[in-house]
Parts: sequence; C-alpha cells; structure tokens
Amino acid sequence: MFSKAIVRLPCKNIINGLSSSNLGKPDYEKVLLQHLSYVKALEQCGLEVTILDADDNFPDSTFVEDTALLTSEFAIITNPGALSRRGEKKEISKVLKRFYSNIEFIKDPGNVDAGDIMMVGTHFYIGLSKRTNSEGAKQVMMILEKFGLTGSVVSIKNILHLKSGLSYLENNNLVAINELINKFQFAQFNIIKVDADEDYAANCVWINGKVLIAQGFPKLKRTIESFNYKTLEVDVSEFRKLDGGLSCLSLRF
Ligand code: CIR
Repeated sequence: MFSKAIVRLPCKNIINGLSSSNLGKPDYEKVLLQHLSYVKALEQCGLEVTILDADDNFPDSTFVEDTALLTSEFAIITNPGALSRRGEKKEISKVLKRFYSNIEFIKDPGNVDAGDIMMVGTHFYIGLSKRTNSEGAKQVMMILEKFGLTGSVVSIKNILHLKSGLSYLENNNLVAINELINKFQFAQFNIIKVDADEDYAANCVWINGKVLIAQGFPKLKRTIESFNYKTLEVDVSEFRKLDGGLSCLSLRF
C-alpha cells in the first residue's frame, strides 16, 4: 500500500520537453488542467500528495518518476540518461531528504531513469533502454541487495522506458505490450495483453487496489475491470506528446 506521492507542477518550458512523438507540442493550459486532474486522482486513491513548484530550468521536470526509486526503507536518486534532465536529480534529492534518512545515488558512468524500474514486491525489474545502461542497472542492483531486495535486467527496444510498455497490478497480474509478453523474465505472471492500437495505455498505475488508466483506451479499461479492479481514467494526452504517461508524473511511496 502507498500513503504518499510527490508531483511537480509542469513548467511553461514543458513545451520544449524531449519528445520522439509526432503529436505536436503540448498546450500549456491543458497541461495544467490535466495535471490537476491527475493529482485529484492520486488523492482519490488515498494518497497525501506533495506538490513541488514548477521548475523552468528543466522542461521535463514534471516527469518526476524518473529521478528516484523509492522503497519503504530507502530512496535511490537516479542519474537520468538524458543530459537535459541530469540537473533534476539535485532538486529531487533536496525534497527526499524530508522523507528519507537512507538515500543512495547512482553515479557516472551509470545512467538510470526510474521509469525503467518496475517493482514487484521485493524484486525490481530494470529495463536496459536508451536512458538506463548496464552500469546504472548494476549499481541499482547492488544497492537493492544491500537492503535485502533483488533486481534483474530486461532489455527493451521500441519504447522509451520499461514501464512505457509494462505495469504490475499486484496479485501476479502484469499488463504488457506485445514486445514484452514473451520475455522469459515474465513467464510466471498472468499477462494482461494490450492490443497494439492501445499500446500507450500499458503505462497504468496500481494504487491501493485502484488502477489509474489513461483516458480513451476502452478495451484495456474493460479488461482490467474484468479482473475486479476499479479504474480511474485520467486524460494525459498533453503529456503523451512528450512520451510521458501516468506513472511518470509521480513518485508513490
Ligand atoms: C523524457 O523524454 O524524458 C520525457 N519527455 C518523458 C519522460 C517520461 N517518463 C517516463 O516514462 N517515466
């Protein structure tokens, strides 16, 4: 169960955020409204949400998930793979000092975006992506082991982060896109397959028994509900323009 979340208000400069999509630039007014609805949805799941100020120095800083991995006992500040996002780690470490006494750091030449890390109980799957390299994953695994947890790596190809194509909904249920369904690492899970035309919605978020899902993906929504989850739809179309999804917008702990 989670009790808290941290989000960062989107800055005006978000329109210059990194993107590999051809969906155009986000509309800042809509960005703010969608972010507000997102925070409300987190609160509906019972989380106490800390809202950080917008930071125009870092266009992608609202995608706060990438900057840290949070567990019940300790936090790992990552070393984001994109140069323009490196400075975000300093900002988030100041904030996490309020919540954690055990804080670890990923160091060069290791790179990690925590959007590449999926928690399943005491095990953490780490995606090797354009943003997370083997050295970064190795450092994460060493830290996890120090605290009695485990990690393993999964290579990904056509998505930005591991969790762009994968979400763990507890109870052994794993939502996954086609690229990931046959990975041996996930053979033990009950796979909820996402149709290719709804791939974007694979990034959904389990919070205390409810599942946040991107608005506009009825097939996956119905399937998830057939597993007895209550879903909460949130419109994140403006964040999608920057390859961002629901999980990227918060740190939950
Ligand atoms: C980036 O490219 O870093 C941002 N525009 C999107 C980050 C999305 N984060 C995530 O999937 N965890």
